Amino acid sequence: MNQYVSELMDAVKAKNPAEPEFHQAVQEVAESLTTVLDRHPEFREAKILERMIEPERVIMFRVPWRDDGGVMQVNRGFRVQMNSAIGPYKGGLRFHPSVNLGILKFLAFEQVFKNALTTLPMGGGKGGADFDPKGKTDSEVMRFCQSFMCELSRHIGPNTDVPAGDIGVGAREIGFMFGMYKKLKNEFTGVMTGKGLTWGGSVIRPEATGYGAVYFASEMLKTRKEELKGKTCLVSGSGNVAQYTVEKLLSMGAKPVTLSDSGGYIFDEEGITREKLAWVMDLKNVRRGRIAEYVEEFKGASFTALDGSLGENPLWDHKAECAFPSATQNEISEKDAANLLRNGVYVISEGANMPSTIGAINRFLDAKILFGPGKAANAGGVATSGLEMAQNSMRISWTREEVDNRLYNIMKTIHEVCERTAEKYGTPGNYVNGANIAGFLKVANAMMDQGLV
Ligand code: NDP
Ligand code: 2IT
Repeated sequence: MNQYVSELMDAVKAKNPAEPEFHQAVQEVAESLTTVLDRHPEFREAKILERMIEPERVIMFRVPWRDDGGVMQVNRGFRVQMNSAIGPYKGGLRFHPSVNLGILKFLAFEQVFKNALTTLPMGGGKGGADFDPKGKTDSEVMRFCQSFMCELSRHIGPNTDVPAGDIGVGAREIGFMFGMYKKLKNEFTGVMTGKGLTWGGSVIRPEATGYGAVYFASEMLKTRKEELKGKTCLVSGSGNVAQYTVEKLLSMGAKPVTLSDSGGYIFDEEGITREKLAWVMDLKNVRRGRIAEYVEEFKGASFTALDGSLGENPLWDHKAECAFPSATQNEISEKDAANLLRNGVYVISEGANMPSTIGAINRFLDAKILFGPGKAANAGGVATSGLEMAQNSMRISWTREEVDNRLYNIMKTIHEVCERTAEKYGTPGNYVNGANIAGFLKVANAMMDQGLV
């Protein structure tokens, strides 16, 4: 670590104690930026990076609601409005018991760079609550979402801050929150993305993150004149991103063999087919069941329970060429990275946000495999949210073909920009540096133009 980065990290840790995920996200970016900051002393002087790591605003609020048994419950809600230099704050809401300020700051910080890469005018934000939708009834989820929106509605708006989904927030939750916003404001606006198709949503938005991560992997492979067809793929998670990753892999002729949730993972050596995926989608999105049930339905597959403790995840210890981590942060430890490399994996496209630890990333970069970091590889979701905003503003809807073409072209452009930027700054093939530097430069230049605000 050079002196500037180590001093910056000391200050970040002192000022933001007990936020290890935020420290990790900042460190990864700061290490990528050393050459840029050397070449552009004006950014150092204007304290651009120091400003970027300080949220423009953090809102933290009480979310009281009543469960079906009539018992009062209290959760904590947040919105981190990180950076609005290039557009309104934009980013998802996460409902998961692990949610805290540090996790949302890491996600909001990553979002700033990711959104800059999409080519669309969106700043970065993230929010959520330590609420666990698992095991709750629809009416409990509705009451929670309505209470959450009662406060959040004061701080968002179609030109201010446009939330969307993330872990634990899908079509059902977006519907309940949008409904409450509309009632409170007496306005029908594009204040959220991921909306239903009959009330302002965009086709392809549910599919976009998974599709985009697969398009990104395919672009990386093209640099070696290869394609996804015939390749065995490890996929983690079984939610929105994992499901549409599997769907697009199948349409490209690849063979996905794993899926997981917080209870464990399934390994299906024969491959997860379209028919099996349809069953998983019903299990997860309609019946809200557990992935363990897969092996009761499809006898050839095996289930391995995971205790959730980080360190080593056997999902990453199977022979394959590609991996698509699509569950959560830090799900690939350095030991897992070594297992992946030993098993022949040489393409990794991160559908999740920060799924690899810094130790794991360093292993991948040292091995010179095709490693697409989340900021670039999973940007298709928020990019399509940007397309939903554009359609809402114009009050029209594009066709599937139109949106999918735009998504594909955005992913192709992100890939090109990352590749070109990595090369320009002396680290060819390093998409981590490419994504961090390209995202930084766009936001930094906008901040320079707008003065000290
Ligand atoms: P979902 O809630 O739809 O699915 C999340 C999946 O990951 C579930 O299978 C869940 O299992 C598993 N998971 C979540 N937390 C943990 C954990 N702590 N340990 C083990 N498994 C876990 O979320 P998404 O698919 O939307 O999000 C997945 C990842 O992709 C996240 O990192 C998110 O930030 C990122 N992402 C999402 C985008 C989107 O458009 N939705 C866009 C870009 C990135 P279980 O049900 O047991 O909790
Ligand atoms: O992490 C992400 O990029 C998302 N959860 C999607 C955000 C969005 O605004 O669509």
